[in-house]
Amino acid sequence: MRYVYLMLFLYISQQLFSQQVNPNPWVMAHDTTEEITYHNPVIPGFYPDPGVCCVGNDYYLVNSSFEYFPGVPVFHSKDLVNWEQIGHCIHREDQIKGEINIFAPTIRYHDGTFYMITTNVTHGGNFFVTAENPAGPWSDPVWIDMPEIDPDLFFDDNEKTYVITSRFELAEIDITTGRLLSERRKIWNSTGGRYPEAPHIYRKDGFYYLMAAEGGTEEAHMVTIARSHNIWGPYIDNPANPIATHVNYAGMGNPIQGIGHADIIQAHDKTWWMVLHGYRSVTGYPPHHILGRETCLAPVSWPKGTWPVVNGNGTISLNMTAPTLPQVPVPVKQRKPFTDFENPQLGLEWNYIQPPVDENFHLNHKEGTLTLNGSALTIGEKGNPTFVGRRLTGIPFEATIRMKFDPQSENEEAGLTLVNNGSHFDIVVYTKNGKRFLSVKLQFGQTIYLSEAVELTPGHIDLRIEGTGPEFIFSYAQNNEEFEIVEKADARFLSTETVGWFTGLYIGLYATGKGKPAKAPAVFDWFEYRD
Ligand code: 6LW
Repeated sequence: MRYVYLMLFLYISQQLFSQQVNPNPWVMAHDTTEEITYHNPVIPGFYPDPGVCCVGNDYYLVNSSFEYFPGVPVFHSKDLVNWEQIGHCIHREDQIKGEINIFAPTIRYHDGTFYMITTNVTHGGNFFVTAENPAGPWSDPVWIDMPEIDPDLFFDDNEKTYVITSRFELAEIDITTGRLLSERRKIWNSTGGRYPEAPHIYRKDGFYYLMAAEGGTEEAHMVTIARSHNIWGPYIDNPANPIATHVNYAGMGNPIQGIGHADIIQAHDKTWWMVLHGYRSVTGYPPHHILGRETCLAPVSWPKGTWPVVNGNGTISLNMTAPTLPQVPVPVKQRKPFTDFENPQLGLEWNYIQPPVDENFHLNHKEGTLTLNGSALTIGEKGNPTFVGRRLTGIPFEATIRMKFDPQSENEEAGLTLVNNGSHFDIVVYTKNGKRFLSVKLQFGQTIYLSEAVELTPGHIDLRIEGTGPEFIFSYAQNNEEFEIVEKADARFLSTETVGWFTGLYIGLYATGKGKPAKAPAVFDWFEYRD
């Protein structure tokens, strides 16, 4: 009997001790001793919702652009790591109806033509434009009767073309007219995450793969995928969903958060890659980001008949160790920090808020000046204020301008500004009781904070905004003297978490007459940006 008890005891203890903890893919860590091959984000700054396509050995990528004009920047790369902006898909005011607010784009190449499909959420809905050359010009829009956002264009092998949007309703369309050739039918329910969106369809190994984003574009963002033998479904979910996310333990504390909104591409060497966006926080807990959602790159393993696996465990890092295509760096001209306004046109990095009122902007490249005439509007009001700026693309950063501005009445002001979704922090020049002053103005909704006024001497003035990460520093100089700090501000108050919506920060030049057109022009000699 004792022998039986002993055997039972041995059996039970063996069962207990041999039980393994469930392997949890979300706690797997990457080996950080491997050689770094590239850095994420591959396109730093507010370049969200990437869509990508490939023509031979050339890669083209587009991003959403919201209220900024020209809209939908187009990038080119030879290696998926180094990207150079070559144009915009929305570069003529007559391509858009009414107010512009462009959400996620998809770019595809078919039979010698590039297609970019997207949504103007404030007017007109879903449309596509086409081009022979992705640098432009792009065509007039072809409007499509599909509800919701994030349209994807899928060219099937059988010459049929389909559109699917964030409601996961699919329709066959006539690619020349945009007319629907079938009913709109819901083909998938997503896996149950909040804000299902960003669908893309791919055909591989006899399956239609339907990839999407879920969880919302904040910390819970993720990429999920399902597949079917028939484009109309039924779609079976990948049991290993989500295939990319930082919402779980393995993504906790990662300097890149909110990864999602992906597109997949097979490179010319047959390797598979995912472009997706994520954001870098400038604070500890909870995250606040100011650079917007930035384009990142991850290797994908996708053997025949299986599901795609993203960078091993569905996470990405700042320092990536995956073997890349042979790298072809971008020419230095794209990263020139100094704008002297001596070119007949502003570079591709410059944008307006909404299509500009042309008469308020004068580029005199012979003199090397950019003159702004303040309109009645200020930033944050509906419409197109006198503003022109560029994205912040890194931290720390420093931006400096030289400006001549002699305001004629107390409503006029001009200067350098940081803008995000209508909220802005400015260093501005204005006049009061016949004297000229400078102040830092922090505007958040209806609340405006004005720093102490610094009286200025006659002549031009240099204005500077620096960003350390958690803080912005505003300073000025006159007569080539040292820069003096006027004010500091907490960067969280311009973060996307605070101001809302989906954009990242711009730094720009602006002028306003606050309620009526300004009479005095603001003349900018140069603009310097470094990060
Ligand atoms: C976009 C949606 C998303 O249309 O955010 O992160 C929305 N993903 O797919 C705005 O960019």
